[in-house]
Amino acid sequence: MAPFINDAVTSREAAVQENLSSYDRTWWKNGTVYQIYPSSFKDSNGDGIGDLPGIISRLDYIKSLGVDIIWLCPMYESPHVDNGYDVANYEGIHAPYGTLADMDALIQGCHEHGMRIIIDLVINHTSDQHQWFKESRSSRDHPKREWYIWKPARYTACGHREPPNNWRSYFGGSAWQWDETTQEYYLHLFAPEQPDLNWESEECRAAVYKSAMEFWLNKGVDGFRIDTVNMYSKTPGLPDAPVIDSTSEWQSAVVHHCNGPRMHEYLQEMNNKVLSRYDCMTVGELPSTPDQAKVLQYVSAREKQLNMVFQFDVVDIGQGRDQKYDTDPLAWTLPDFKKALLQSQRLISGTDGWTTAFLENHDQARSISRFGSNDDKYRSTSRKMLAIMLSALSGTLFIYQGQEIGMINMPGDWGIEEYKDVESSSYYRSVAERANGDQTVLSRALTAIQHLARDHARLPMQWDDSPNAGFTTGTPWMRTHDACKHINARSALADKSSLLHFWKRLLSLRKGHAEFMIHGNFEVYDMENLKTFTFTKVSASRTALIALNFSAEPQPWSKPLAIEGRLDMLVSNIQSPEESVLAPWEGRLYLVR
Ligand code: TEU
Ligand code: CA
Repeated sequence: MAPFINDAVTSREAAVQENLSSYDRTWWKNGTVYQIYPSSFKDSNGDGIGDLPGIISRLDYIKSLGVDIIWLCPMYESPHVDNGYDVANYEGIHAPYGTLADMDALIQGCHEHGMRIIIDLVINHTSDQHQWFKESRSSRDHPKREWYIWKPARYTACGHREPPNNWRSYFGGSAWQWDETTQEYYLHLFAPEQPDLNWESEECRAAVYKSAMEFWLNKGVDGFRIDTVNMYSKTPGLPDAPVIDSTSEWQSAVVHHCNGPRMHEYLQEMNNKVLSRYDCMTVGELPSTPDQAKVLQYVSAREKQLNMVFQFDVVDIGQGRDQKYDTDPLAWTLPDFKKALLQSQRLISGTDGWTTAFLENHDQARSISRFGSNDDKYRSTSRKMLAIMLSALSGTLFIYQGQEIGMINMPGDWGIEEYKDVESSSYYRSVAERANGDQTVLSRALTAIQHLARDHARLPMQWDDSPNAGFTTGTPWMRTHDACKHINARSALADKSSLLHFWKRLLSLRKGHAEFMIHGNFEVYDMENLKTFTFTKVSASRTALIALNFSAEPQPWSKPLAIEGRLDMLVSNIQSPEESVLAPWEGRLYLVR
């Protein structure tokens, strides 16, 4: 069923909007961001790994989507234990991706296409191959010793050596690694190959500002996505974490390493010493912060820290509270989803803060597989419904590579060997070590991985229906999805009714109606409805009403009583919708007259 966008209304509305100069036209508020995971985007030299020249070759395609900013995941020199989130040299490029000259060409190419580019700032930790860490671990007296977090062992009564506390790393096991040379442990919240930097050291912070930030701002990048932006300040003394799971030796220490006592001081210093000197954008990754007042402390303009953050309320849906994969990934409800969205959407109502709208990134499974329909009959309709919802949300909109063509999770019959990511592979290994061959335990772990693994976002971008989806002429580092036969950019560009063209129209609509699409206040109606999602976006002069059916059955629907006025259909994902019934996976956007 062809999508429906009422051109007559939209162009008339756009003209009206132009005269409404009431909304804030800051570029990083009104721009849409397109996130690129370099390993999986486009391989230009046939080695099976995406690279910078490959991205440059696709700038016309990216621009044609109607996006304004590119977010490039880490491209730095790295051993790639965590696919680049383990930086060995902030001022160097990962050799398989290309050279510094290629990076200069990409920055220039973006600007020539009228787009901006932000890069990933990974400064909670470095790689253990970074020169700073090599020096720090060389001796207890080295001047850089204090640039990382070193602690002596604890010993039990019978003399058994133990780590300094019970903190668990995000990738499983203890968050401490023993170093034979200097007979101490060092902290790593993530992999052992990702030692945490010690932000208490003013010298270390100054080196980060210079090498990881100024070096790139002076090369012309337009800002940063800041990795784990609330983890740099830990509880003094690094005390044991409260025991949440008595069956586990190691405990989640979120309470001691997220939103710590000096966190805002560090970010204000970073803003004062670096960011405030450039016209740049910052978006921080803010896990484990459900308290709105705390979130606002990071993004309120008067706090002079960050422009905006990614909150995890929506993307954590279906995940285990303490351990991501210890969960039934389908045990979530539509009210859970609505309440999670409310967390980030209401952040801007009556505040001087800003927010983000996203469903996918390189750490998340594909949104259609998680929140849409996996039934071929409804997949197309459901992904357009999700696109209508996302395009109507306030804040800066982020789209992840392949989301615009409706890429989906790996097939359920692919084995664990296809999951390359350190997070999923280390989790499965830890389960297998404890399972003693119990197939029930193993298949439960694999089911959770098949629903939630970060790997799903890292399959090669599907450019066409040729072998390896036009991503590489060689052997891709990750297996290409068989669905590339019918889900690929080339066929989407050729089909005017495709999701790709629908996204282009929605992005244009969002720009033309920014006052309520990007800046409007978000309000949910019928919150507890398990099948439909109805919300409004209200600005000074306009109200939009969005009605979505998250089910495969027709659902009765009526305009909320509190909303007065005539409904003017602006967008629908099906032809000739029936006013009082939402068809399966139908999405509608009305203007309220
Ligand atoms: O992610 C930080 C983080 O919190 C994630 O580990 C998240 O909890 C997990 O991915 C949910 O599945 C950032 C990067 O986005 C991630 O790719 C890195 O692995 C991590 O930091 C370490 O740099
Ligand atoms: Ca390559």
